Amino acid sequence: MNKKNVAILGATGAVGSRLIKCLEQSNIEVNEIKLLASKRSAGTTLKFNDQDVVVKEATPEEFDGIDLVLASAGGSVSKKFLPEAVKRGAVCVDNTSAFRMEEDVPLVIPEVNPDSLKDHHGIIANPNCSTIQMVLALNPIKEKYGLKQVIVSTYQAASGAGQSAINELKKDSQQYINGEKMDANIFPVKSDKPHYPLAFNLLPQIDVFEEDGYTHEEWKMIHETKKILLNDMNSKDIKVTATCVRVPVEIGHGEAVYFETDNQEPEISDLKNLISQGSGLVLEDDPKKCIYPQPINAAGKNDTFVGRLRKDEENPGNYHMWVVSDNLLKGAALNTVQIAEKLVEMKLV
Ligand code: 25A
Ligand code: L14
Repeated sequence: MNKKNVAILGATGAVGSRLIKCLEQSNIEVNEIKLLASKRSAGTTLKFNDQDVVVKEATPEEFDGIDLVLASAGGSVSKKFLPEAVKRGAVCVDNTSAFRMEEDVPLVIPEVNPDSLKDHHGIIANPNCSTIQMVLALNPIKEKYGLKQVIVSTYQAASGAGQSAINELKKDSQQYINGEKMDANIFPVKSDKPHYPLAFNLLPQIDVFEEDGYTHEEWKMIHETKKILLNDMNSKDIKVTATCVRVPVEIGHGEAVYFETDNQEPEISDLKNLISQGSGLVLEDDPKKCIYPQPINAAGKNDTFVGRLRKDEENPGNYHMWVVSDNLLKGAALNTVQIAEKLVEMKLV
């Protein structure tokens, strides 16, 4: 039978709600759908297609008979439940960072490295949202001209930190305008103090700090990029470095990507051609008409938008581009469902 029994873990979250929509729109034939969350959401009713589905509390037994799990309930929840689901015969696509760096866990962008799915052992990891949109735009350039170095600065939306983070940004914005003291309970790291307001502000910290002064978000961008493009998280073949900044935008990450090609110096028109032919990519680059990607336009769309392509005139072979995508769609739910579609297509589930 080709129809799959599918469970969504974290179905009530900002990513979970989009997993439901993306699954509805996918070519995966769903036999049974199970929506799982924590105890506090158990009993609420959500829609899948036109069907009412009651959310259940996640327990190991809920994965009995499930073929495919799509997970986005945070790293600790994935660590607890996904091995249980695999034991019961399911294949899991995980949107958290819990398993991304394990040797036997493929880290996949379907347009870039679908073949690595063949090596899966039950868990496939969805990369970090910032990594996905950058690597999607860089991959066609790497394939044709090679890459020596990537230097990225991110402008990341509040929604990466969940629905509660969106709520706080909106409340803080109103408080700022009213001249009131702003709430600060979520940013930069929900589970860790101190907290700072994001509205009318910039926070150069996403996730916790590492010993070397980089944040974990920056560390993830560096090592996930190497794992996806070079199949080795510590490869020296492409140098990658990152600065990740939280900005007061609701949905859609922006990235200023500076990169050096390896063996040729393409013209900007060559790079524009490559981007406009790339799967999942849309070129929005017309400086004369002030056309360039913006989060407000990318929110709700499946594509990743690229613009501001230009040469570093003083360093031949070096270029700038500006990349924007909906962090909850291609950065999370859409890529997860696209991985699941590939798994079905390749008969790996
Ligand atoms: O916010 P949480 O706690 O991380 O929860 C996220 C999802 O996981 C479920 C949870 O169910 C929700 O579906 N979950 C949490 N603990 C679980 C457990 N032990 C668990 N499932 C099983 N077992 P829930 O019932 O706890 O959440 C109910 C709804 O409440 C929202 N919410 C939470 N705090 C809120 C709030 N809403 C308003 N104000 C608050 N203070 C919560 O939505 C849910 O709808 P959410 O959007 O905050 O959850 C988003 C989480 O998704 C992860 N995430 C976001 N973007 C990405 C991402 N992960 C990877 N990549 C991304 N790009 C984050 O973990 C984010 O916190
Ligand atoms: O590693 O807070 O997938 O914006 C994605 C969202 C980490 C945190 C990941 C955020 C997360 C991030």
